[in-house]
Amino acid sequence: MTSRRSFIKTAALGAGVISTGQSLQSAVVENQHKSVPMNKPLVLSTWDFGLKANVDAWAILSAKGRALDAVEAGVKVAENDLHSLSVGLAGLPDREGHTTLDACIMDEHYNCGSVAFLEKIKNPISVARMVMEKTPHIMLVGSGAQQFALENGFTLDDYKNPEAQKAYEAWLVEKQYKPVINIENHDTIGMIAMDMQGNLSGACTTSGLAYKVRGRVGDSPIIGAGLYVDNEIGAATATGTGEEVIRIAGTHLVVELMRQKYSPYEACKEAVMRMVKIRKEKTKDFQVGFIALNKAGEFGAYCLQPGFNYAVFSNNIANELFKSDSYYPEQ
Ligand code: SD4
Repeated sequence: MTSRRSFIKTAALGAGVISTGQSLQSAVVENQHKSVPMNKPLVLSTWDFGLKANVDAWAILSAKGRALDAVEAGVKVAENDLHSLSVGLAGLPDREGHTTLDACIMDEHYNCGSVAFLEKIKNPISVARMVMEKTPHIMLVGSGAQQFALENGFTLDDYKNPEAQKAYEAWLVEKQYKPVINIENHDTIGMIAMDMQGNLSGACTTSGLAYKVRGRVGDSPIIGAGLYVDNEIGAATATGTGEEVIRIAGTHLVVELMRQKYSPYEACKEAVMRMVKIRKEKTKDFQVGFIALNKAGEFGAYCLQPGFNYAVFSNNIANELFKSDSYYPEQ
């Protein structure tokens, strides 16, 4: 294992600060991770739309709320965005023109819930939570997940995003399945948080890869792939090509590496290196990024391709976007 010290970079606290809930536009913070423990509470989420999502999560965390409530509320911001092409009902559809949703949630007691291949329900993350809290099961899929949602107070929503429709019609011309790195492949929201009590939770929600085969499920609703939380150790979530994350049980691997005393940054990096070892030059053609948080409040991220970033909100970081280190260099 590379020495922990060699990864520690100076924390540029204050650089690129984004004011809470006001303007969410700002320079990305160049230092990729902090090995300095942050004060509780703390929330991290994938990509720049994490900045908006963090604001709603922070409202709960700063009022001494539970991390579980914070991550659910946070990722719902992305699910409710009627223009998001990658999360919720506005997301890009599968090859047959249907938007299908995957989501999961996990709390500090190893409770978890998940839905996959869910259609016409606005907030899959809340259905996942309901699966966790109201059933003896962990995962419901397809029409069964939808039936469960309808029986539990959710309503059918036929919303179709005109932008997604337009993109789909353009795609139909050639019908080529070639996801563009950091464009069609990205923007799952994964969020992990520590509350004032020091408890961890996480949530992950997506419309999955654009123009996927009907019925395809990615990593995002799979506990241990798109999300894992071990309240003794830490939490991690993933974004990118789900098949590659599932192959290495990505977030479970990251958490187990943290158990072996890897810092969150080192653990994310080691998981990416595992992918590189297994998939070799194929890794040039896809993106995967991990973010992780440990019990001490240290956090970090690592990805394959340049371009991945993540948003952090804590008492000492007022909602900043961090740029992740990548295996492949920037061109
Ligand atoms: C999936 N992991 O369905 C998701 C896609 C994604 O950022 O993360 N996009 O494979």
